[in-house]
Amino acid sequence: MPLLNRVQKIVDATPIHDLHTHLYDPGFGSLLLRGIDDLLVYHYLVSESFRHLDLPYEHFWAASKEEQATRIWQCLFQDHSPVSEACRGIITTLQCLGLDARRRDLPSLRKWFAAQKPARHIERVLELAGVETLCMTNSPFDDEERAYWKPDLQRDPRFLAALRIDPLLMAWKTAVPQLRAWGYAVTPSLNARTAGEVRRFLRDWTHQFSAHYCMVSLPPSFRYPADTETAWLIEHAVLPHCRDEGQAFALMLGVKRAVNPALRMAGDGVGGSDLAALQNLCAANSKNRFLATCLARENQHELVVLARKFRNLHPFGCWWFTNTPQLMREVTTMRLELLGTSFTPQHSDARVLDQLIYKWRHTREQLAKCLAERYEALGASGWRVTDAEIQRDVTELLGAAFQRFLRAGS
Ligand code: HDL
Ligand code: ZN
Repeated sequence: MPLLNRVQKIVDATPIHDLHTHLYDPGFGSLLLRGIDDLLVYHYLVSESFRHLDLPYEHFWAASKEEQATRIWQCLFQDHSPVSEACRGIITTLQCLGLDARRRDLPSLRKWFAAQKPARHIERVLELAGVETLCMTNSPFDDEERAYWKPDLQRDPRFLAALRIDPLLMAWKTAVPQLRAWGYAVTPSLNARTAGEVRRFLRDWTHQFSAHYCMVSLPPSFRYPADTETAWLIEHAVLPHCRDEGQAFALMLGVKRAVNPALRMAGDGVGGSDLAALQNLCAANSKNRFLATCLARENQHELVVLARKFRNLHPFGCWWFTNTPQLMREVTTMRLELLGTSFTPQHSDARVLDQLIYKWRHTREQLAKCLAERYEALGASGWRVTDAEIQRDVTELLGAAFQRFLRAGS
């Protein structure tokens, strides 16, 4: 059997531990999005649609979810070929669910999804995607989600929690009254008492969530060290908290929030980060472990080189605007050639349950190509890999390296 087929077969059959999604445990009810309308109004497709639509943004937002989905379906799938990665993803997902999008109109797709029993559909999607566990994005600052965190919440053990702290680090002045209302005696001025109370807040929610790591997304302007609230809170609260809990700190670097606010969640952009901040964090905190992904293509090579310098840095994912086949091949090959298998090539970032199917099918396709190419080169140098070795490497890349990195400090 040709090498690529051997690799593809193993990649397709290896279960995945998805380290970052916006999905919710079924216990969170309607917070877990699924079905054709949620797939169509995914913010990636909203921004693409507005390249063709000349209606005022507000008219779109005033419409119902179904009306928005119908407009997007017409615009990106009927009036134009769905060649973008986010559009092709919906076609892949429908195909894997046994639905031929070309023969199905939107009402019949809606009917099909509406007829799926939620619990059975969740099992089916996880099985089709080959996802064994996934990490949610859990924020104490999200009023809707916080209401679900009651002692009697029934958790699905496959849906792991991750503590998301953007509002704490990026909007400190707004976070202060919220923390005080929750009983944490913080003050706007940053001092030892406030650091202690922020650490208590982080510890309380880490235990409430049983969070596996804590995470923040940061703008291109992020610097460390720096005379900023963000840098101070990271140094005096987040990093000591992570050391106390044996928890990794995940940084997602390079997002420019609300570049076009009229697009709402679809309005964020990208900018190059100064990775000296990450270098300084890793160098000054050898007892902390950092997961990191960069949104800008221009930052990818420096991130990989930094990972060669710091074993407490684990690069992950082709995040958001870099989650395209071409960039995934470029970045994954770069990482394999410079890091071997000590990184995690992808996370799904899924917001809608059914997206897991396409995000992982498309990833497995590219990962197999990149790996097979490396094994071909090895073979040409006289080193033929066995199937057992391929399986070991693929298991590493699809979650085992990430899980071991998380455990390293506990
Ligand atoms: O900050 C993040 O976690 C990003 O993934 C954003 O949620 C973004 O909107 C997204 O969904 N990207 O894939
Ligand atoms: Zn995300």
